[in-house]
Amino acid sequence: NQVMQNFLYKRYLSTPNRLAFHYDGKDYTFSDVYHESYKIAGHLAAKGIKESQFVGVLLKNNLETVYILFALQLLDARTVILNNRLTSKEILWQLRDSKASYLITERAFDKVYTEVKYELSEIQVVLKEAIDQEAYIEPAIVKEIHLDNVCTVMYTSGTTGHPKGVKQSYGNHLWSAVGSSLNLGINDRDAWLCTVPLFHISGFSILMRGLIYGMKVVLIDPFDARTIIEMIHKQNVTIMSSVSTMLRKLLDELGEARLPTTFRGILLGGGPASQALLEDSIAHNIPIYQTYGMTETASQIATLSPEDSLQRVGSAGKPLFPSQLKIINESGHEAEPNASGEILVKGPNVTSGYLGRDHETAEKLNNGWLSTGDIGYLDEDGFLYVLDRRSDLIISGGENIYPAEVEGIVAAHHAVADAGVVGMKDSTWGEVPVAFVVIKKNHDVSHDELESFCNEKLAKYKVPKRFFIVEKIPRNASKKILRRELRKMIQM
Ligand code: S0N
Ligand code: AMP
Ligand code: MG
Ligand code: MG
Ligand code: MG
Repeated sequence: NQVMQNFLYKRYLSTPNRLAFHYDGKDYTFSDVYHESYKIAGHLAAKGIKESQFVGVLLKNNLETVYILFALQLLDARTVILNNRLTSKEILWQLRDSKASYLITERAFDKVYTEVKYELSEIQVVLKEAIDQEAYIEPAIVKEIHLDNVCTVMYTSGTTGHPKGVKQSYGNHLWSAVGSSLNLGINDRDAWLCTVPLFHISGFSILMRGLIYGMKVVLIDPFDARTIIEMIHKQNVTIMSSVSTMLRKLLDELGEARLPTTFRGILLGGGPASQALLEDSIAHNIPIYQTYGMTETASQIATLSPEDSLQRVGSAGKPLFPSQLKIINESGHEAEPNASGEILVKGPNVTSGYLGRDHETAEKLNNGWLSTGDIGYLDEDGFLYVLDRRSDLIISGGENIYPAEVEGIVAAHHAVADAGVVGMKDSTWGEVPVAFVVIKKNHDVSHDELESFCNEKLAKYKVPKRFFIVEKIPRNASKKILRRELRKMIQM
């Protein structure tokens, strides 16, 4: 377990006067960021937050959130970063599961705030708006951190329905940032635009790259294509991270216009990209670095290189320098080139496992190799092509939806006997969930009622866009839902 200087502290010592952020019309140096984060750390320390404690964070995507995330790093607390699109029920579940001692949130999430106060009295809630009115003590900054220690936890859903907390260590983040830079390069003019959520590794990894490279991050919230284009010009942005839904909106907004030649390209990940989208990007002279990665790999693990971005359109590239990747076929052997199988990955950016779930960890991690459940192949030159997502996973605008979780909720309605959920193609979101529902005899339920029932329990993006009433859900002999059959029904 190697020791390094605390990343933010180190960056402050090295390049205090460099720009760290541009946010809402203003510039902030690493010195500004360090001092703001330090101040917040003092208030949080006075509240009792200290080293190794699990602290839930439910916040918006702005610079104040960055300060809080960095303050927690200065204190070497373990930050459980919560997806702010989730319902309070989902959030409470994750807080319980992670055994968090604190929750830092803001007024915008007052429903969660209230419910946590009532239902989870063991958790101390800190309201962002009140932090600087709280008591202050000189914080005990943890100046040296252990690379194997957990820095962040992010929840990702599973086939079984309940989400699991992915442990991301300081070392995972460090190696991820190093791997990215060895592929994309870094120079002193780089500025990375962040409009992806900080609660996903897509966004959080940009903060870590910023610290580790000493690079400016242009933070934009909410997502807005016109603002992004304006900021790319005015702030000399060189790279941005994006999911397909965002890129489509960006290209539509650009129209005949072009991005400045200083813009190096877009890191495109979080799900599949259509050939049409990739070709349209090329037509707009925008290099696309398609990437494959996940919460468990602390962001990218394979990414197309700048020199291949035009030659290998559709591929997610090769594993980054610190990482390895292989394809395993159904008989458990490494697949031949161009033959598909499950994608396995290994490297110092890969998680050591799921919080409090040794059994699931042992199932997915073997000798450092993580079984991703995703299907793909490597061509004869070693380029990765991702074909299919793990276990029926639906990806809507970069947010993951597991059918089993949604089925569980729909089936819990008193009038519902059985339910099956699959993804349906959608021009905005890529895919959206739709449900097939069997109604109990002598019962009746409207679509609206099913929808509002789901709205209470599931994040909006997980609520089925359509409910199809059917006689029965196709299942195999062992009662597993035949989702292929359901998918056929929506294609008809
Ligand atoms: C696409 C986004 C920006 C859409 O959000 P927007 O426009 O801000 O919507 P809102 O104003 O909040 O809401 C309007 C209505 O739209 C609904 N809605 C919002 N999002 C979705 C959605 N995804 N699917 C379906 N519906 C959605 C709202 O509910 C609201 O509805 P109404 O009006 O009815 O109330 C937003 O979705 C977004 O930010 N998406 C990106 C998420 C993301 O970053 N995912 C990646 C996760 N994966 C990883 O982090 C691993 C891979 C990775 O690390 C990576 C990924 C990408 C790039 C780089 C990397 C890397 O390796 O570094
Ligand atoms: P998350 O759990 O949010 O980290 O999502 C990671 C998942 O997104 C991966 O396991 C894949 O299923 C999917 N994904 C990531 N990159 C790609 C890609 N380039 N093509 C297709 N699917 C991808
Ligand atoms: Mg996820
Ligand atoms: Mg919006
Ligand atoms: Mg029922």
